[in-house]
Amino acid sequence: MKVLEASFVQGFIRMCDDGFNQNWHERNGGNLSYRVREEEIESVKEELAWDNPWQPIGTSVPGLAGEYFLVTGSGKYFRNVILDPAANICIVEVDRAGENYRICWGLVNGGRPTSELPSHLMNHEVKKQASGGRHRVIYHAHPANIIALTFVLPLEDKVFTRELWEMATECPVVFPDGVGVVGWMVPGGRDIAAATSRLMKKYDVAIWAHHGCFCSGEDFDLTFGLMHTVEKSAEILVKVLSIRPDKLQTISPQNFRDLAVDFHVTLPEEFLS
Ligand code: 2HA
Ligand code: ZN
Repeated sequence: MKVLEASFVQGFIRMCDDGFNQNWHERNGGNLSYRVREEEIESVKEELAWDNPWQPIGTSVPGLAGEYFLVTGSGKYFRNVILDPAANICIVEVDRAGENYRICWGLVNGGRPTSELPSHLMNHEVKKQASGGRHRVIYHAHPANIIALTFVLPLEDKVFTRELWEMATECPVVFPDGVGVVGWMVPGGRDIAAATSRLMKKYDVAIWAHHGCFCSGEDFDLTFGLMHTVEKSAEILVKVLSIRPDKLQTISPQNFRDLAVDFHVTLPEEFLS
């Protein structure tokens, strides 16, 4: 099968376009990666090449040795992915040591995988282990309301988790573990990747102050839906804070406990006290 005919590639392209249409990907903002299943790689083998040079990842991900990833290209625009996927995305293979990658397909006009490859791969490594292999998608976007909140809320996991949960009843069901927050850091390197992947051991959502958000999930629907839910909640909070600085009423800790029972989720008490 051709790479572009494969359903995992079509799902990836659709998600890039959906994200652009949400206004989360100005210029070359944001990046997406998918840990490809063995049988999916097998199905597109006719179009893969294994003669490109190995390049350093910039960090070490031994837990991903030999895995293949479909990723957006560095400097490429999400809005162009649907028009010319082969020029804007690529499939990379990770070597046996988890230290290097090589491009096996795509970026036909040249280029490299996303500048946030260290963060994507370190998050994949953590989530692969934490989810027993179920999580396959890591998504980074620049949603305006989430970013706006990082200027006015304390950069604490508990504050962001409670505020976002309170803005929509379904939020604690969609992200029951809460959200983590990383203070401002230089993007693209190993340090921000390490800080983010530490949070990803505990959460499926990591917010980068004054920058954007990372989400992890099992498939494209769940991961896009997670980003969408968090950003919608942030939008409601921005509206609430804009109307008046204090809430007249909200969802109480006991309301959350009652919800957790009926919806069969566990909400950590550390966020309810
Ligand atoms: O430009 O979003 O964080 C891609 C990015 C870097
Ligand atoms: Zn970014």
